[in-house]
Amino acid sequence: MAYPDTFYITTPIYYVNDVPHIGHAYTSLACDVLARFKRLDGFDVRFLTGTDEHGQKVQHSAKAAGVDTKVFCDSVSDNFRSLSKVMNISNDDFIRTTEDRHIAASQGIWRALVDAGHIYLGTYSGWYSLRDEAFYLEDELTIGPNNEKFAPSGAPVEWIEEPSYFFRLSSWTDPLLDFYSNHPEFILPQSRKNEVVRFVEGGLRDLSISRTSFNWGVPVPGDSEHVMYVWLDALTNYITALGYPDITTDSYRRYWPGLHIVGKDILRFHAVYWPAFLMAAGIEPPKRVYAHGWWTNEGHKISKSLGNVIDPIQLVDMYGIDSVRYFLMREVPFGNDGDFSHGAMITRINGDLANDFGNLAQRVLSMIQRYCDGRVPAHSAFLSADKELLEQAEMLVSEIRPLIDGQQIHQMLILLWRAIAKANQYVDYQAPWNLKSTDPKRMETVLYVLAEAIRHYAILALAVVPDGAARLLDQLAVPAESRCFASLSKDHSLVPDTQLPRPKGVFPRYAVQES
Ligand code: ME8
Repeated sequence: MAYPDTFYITTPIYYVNDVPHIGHAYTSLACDVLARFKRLDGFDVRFLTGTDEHGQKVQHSAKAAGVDTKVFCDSVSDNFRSLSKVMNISNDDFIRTTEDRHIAASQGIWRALVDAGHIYLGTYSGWYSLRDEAFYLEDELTIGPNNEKFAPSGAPVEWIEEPSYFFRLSSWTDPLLDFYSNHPEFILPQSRKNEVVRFVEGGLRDLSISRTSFNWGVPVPGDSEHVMYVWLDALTNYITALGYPDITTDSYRRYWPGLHIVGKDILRFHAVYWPAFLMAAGIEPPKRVYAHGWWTNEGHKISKSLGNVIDPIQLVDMYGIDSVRYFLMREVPFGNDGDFSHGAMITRINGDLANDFGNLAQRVLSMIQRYCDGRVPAHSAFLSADKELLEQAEMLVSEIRPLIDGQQIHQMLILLWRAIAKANQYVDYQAPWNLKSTDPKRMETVLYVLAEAIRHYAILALAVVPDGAARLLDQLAVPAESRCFASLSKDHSLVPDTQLPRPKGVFPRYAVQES
């Protein structure tokens, strides 16, 4: 049975060695916007996030904290769950790699790889970065002033030598290149795809996929001396959550393959290793891997040592959840690097949210309250300016759909705000406050057109600013079942004479504190 209207989206699973920061909030938020959009559009959506709890890095962090590793994981994993709540993330599942279901799935994929002849035992000797949990070749490293070596990410590396199982990644060079060329949008954005293709074209080496020098990981089936390489374990989470190794489950058949949103630093794992593991295990690769860029803080690289890590929870406390969500999605084209600054945040809040959208809604709803007894006004025949505004509002969803299908979230917001700007011009030009005495019937029509346009904007905005948009729809008395894209048509227009509640501003200005 085919499930044409399903949509599966995942965040990376976050390492529990660290407190949640803006990078985590950003990835989760982008996935949330895409998931909400698809739900509003009638899709059967499954949205997964969770925590990556195995590996040497996590074991070290627990040790440094003087806590039992599992107890440490429980507590940090809970921080990520809380972050999801604070950020208004609508995930359907939260996976932890220490769960039994995940151990079963990881061992399941291992066995499938063994059965297909893709794993052999050898010895690994080479460079390893604990921070990246990644192996590097000598020629990828840079040398520091004291002859110390660093990974391309800037992370220190150490030489390791230990028995290891290997995955025959070298035999996947050509199949992967074929796969990329047959699926030109498998990796997006295009510029990042080119980097991956160049890397694979350089030829792939077999990949070490087990470790023996520590034990915090999924035991290798049949060889308890080894634990699985944390990335093989971690990547498998995306199918664990659908029931793997049982591929007959309804969720597996319904949702796999899905869309992975990741940071640019972990694209190689998702766009090279993961499809190779999957193809080798006889499983379909994901539909797409989309890599987003990195945030800096007021122009500086974010790092713990610089002490400039941005705490998303603090941001939400300061600016409110919708403002943070809007800013992160609007400020930077999705896929590019971007800079966080309080100045830019306040400009977006006061400009786009408070002035453009909030003020439009507040003006219109207040006039309806004052001039129409708080009831949706009746309208007479629409003039061409009215039709233009309404048609533009009705067209928006079909213009935005392809943008969202290409993960161009910022473009969606640009289009939506362009429409809002048109509505602001319309209200200024029509000046319903003057029509009140000169032509009250016309005033009613103008206010009706505006309320109806705002209904469209608010339904579309639900994916990005769910709280504020829902409060706007409350103020337009739009019933819960009509808060979806199927209602973006004339058939679901506001009904004249419906009593509306007293309006309240939904996107407040941010008042800068004088110091
Ligand atoms: O990589 N700006 O987990 P993680 C934007 N466990 N994004 C940022 C960022 C920044 N300044 N800093 C980090 C892992 N990120 C693995 C994933 S998936 C099977 C396993 C992003 O907690 C980073 O790009 O280190 C990544 O996508 C995410 O935070 C999680 O990072």
